[in-house]
Formats: sequence, structure tokens, C-alpha cells
Amino acid sequence: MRIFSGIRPTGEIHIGNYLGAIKNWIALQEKNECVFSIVDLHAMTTPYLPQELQKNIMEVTKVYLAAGLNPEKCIFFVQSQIKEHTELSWLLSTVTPIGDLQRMTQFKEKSVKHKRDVNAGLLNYPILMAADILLYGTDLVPVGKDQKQHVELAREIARRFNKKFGKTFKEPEVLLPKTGAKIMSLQNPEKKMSKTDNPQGCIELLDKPDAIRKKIMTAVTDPGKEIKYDVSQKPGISNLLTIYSLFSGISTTDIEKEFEGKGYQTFKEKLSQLLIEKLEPFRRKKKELELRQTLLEKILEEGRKRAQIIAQETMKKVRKKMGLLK
Ligand code: AQP
Repeated sequence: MRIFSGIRPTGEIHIGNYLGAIKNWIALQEKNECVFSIVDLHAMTTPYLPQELQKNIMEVTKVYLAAGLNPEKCIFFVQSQIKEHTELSWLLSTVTPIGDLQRMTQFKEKSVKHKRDVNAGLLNYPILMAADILLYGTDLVPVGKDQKQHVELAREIARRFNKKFGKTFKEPEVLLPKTGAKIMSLQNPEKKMSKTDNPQGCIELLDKPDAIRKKIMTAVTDPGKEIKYDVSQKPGISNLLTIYSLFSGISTTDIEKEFEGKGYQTFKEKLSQLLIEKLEPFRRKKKELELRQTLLEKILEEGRKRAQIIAQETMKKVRKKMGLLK
């Protein structure tokens, strides 16, 4: 199976990104041909500081590696270093109806969030994402729930292209984790945890113990005292239970039993301890990587070369099918 997925270098990677996407990638790289990217061109569709982008790309590189991504087992590269992504994105835009882009939930949400900067890139985001995926002959795209709609559109774009120009692309499928596909904000359990939202709502993979404790202890909970998984009545506690379960490997039912009659405070203290312990290796490995700038550059350069070979092959076929000169 060929796998593709990516992350925008828009800020600190959080446990939502990890549980929804990265954790799956680490498992998949063992038995599949995986291509993982830092999708920096996507990061430019929402307000960002040019002077911070390069630093963010290197930070995300370190977090990917600290989380267990193995460049010997996957292709790992920076999106903007492969020009074929933007070329294919343009070509695919000619088979994508505008209406399909306008109905995307993320476009609608981000247009509200960034009212002053609703640019064409934000609208075209899913076409670039389709190009990312289709360029590598991808079978499966492991992402969180918020990206499901975009993968479905990529599939639709592939289908349209194949119909118009003859079979060229595989139709990729989305792969969501059974649990953890949408980790919610600790400050607003109705909204997903997000890099660019309230930092108090978000546990970063590299958060220090004090920050973890503070964020968990101040996490919004629900009326009552019972530790019970019930998303409609207790969205706050249910989200914390999901996080507890995914980091401990214990089922939510067993966690409920363990905390029967114990109240929110005790539960939150235990969850803080669990996260402090489980996130410690990320911080340690990331720190080790701080001193390995040359190695990081070498890894990205190697990844660029390997990705480019596949991307160029695909583009040769696409250009021919679409009637362009060699
Ligand atoms: N809360 C979440 N729960 C589960 N999975 C999540 N993902 C994001 N948030 C959650 C998944 O993480 C991968 C990388 O996401 P991204 O960086 O490409 O962009 P995003 O989906 O827009 O993530 P953020 O954190 O919310 O970033 P900003 O604030 O920049 O918009 C994807 O697979 C995503 O599904």
C-alpha cells in the first residue's frame, strides 16, 4: 500500500495531531510505502509570518522524528521543494468545480476565522491536497476527521480526471483512527483541538510538566461529578477519557470503573501524571535533535530526492494525457 499524509507547519504539534494522524503513520511505516510531508504551501493559506516559516518547518521536522517517524522506512520531505505539487494542483483545478470547493467545511470555518484574509489559496487548498495525494499514487490517506472531506474530494477529482483523460490516478481512501479522529479543545469541547486556537485548549507534544498539569486541571468539564463517557451530556469529560484511554491503552469502560465515586479532581490529577510520563520521550528526543542540524538537512534532502523521482514520473504521464508538450 502507498500511504501519503502531511502536517501544516503552523505551530506546535498537539496531541490531536498525534492521536489523529501521526500515531497512525508510525504504525503504517512498518509495512507500507509511506510518503510523509511537511505541507508548507498549505500553511500559507492562513495568516503567517514569513520570517517564522523556515523555523516552523524545522521544528515540525524535529517533532515528526521525535514522535517516531523513521526516514529509513518512509519518504519524508518538504512539500514546496517538489515543484510538481503546484504544477499538478493547477492542472487538477481545471477539472474541479468551484462549487465543490465552496462547500468544504474547512473553507467555511477558516473564512470566518480569518475574515480579513479569505484568499483564493484557502479556497483551492483541497486541490493542492489532492495533488499531494495523487502525485504519489496513494492508496490510503491517514488523517484526522477534519480532513476526511478533503480526501473524499481528492478521490472525486481523481475520478473526474480519469473519466476525462483516461485512467491515470488511483482513487485514494481515507484512513481514520477508530478513536481519536477528533480530539476536542480542552477549553471548548464543542470545537476540535487546533494549533492556531487558544493554547490553553491544546496539549502540545512538547509541553513541559507544569504546562500539562495546568491545562488539564483547568480543562472545561461538565455538570455533575461522575467520570462517564457520554459525548452528548458530558463532552468535556468524554474528551478527557478518550485522551486517557489512548495514552494508557485502557478502555474507557475500565477507566470509568477505576474512577467510580472519585470525582473530577482525582481523575484530572491522574491524567496529568499519565500525560507527563507519556510525553516525556518526545521532549527528550526533540532535545537531542536540536544539536543535529546537519543530520536534519540531510534527511530532508534525501527525502526530497526520493519524492521527486515519483512526482516527476507521475507528471510525465499527466502532461501527456492532458495534451501538453514534453
Ligand atoms: N483535534 C484533532 N484531533 C484529531 N486529529 C487532528 N488533526 C488536526 N487536529 C486534530 C489531524 O492532524 C493532521 C495535521 O493537521 P494539519 O496541520 O494539516 O492541519 P489542521 O487539520 O488544520 O490541524 P490544526 O491543528 O487544527 O492546525 P491549524 O490550527 O493550523 O488549522 C491532519 O491529519 C488532521 O486531520
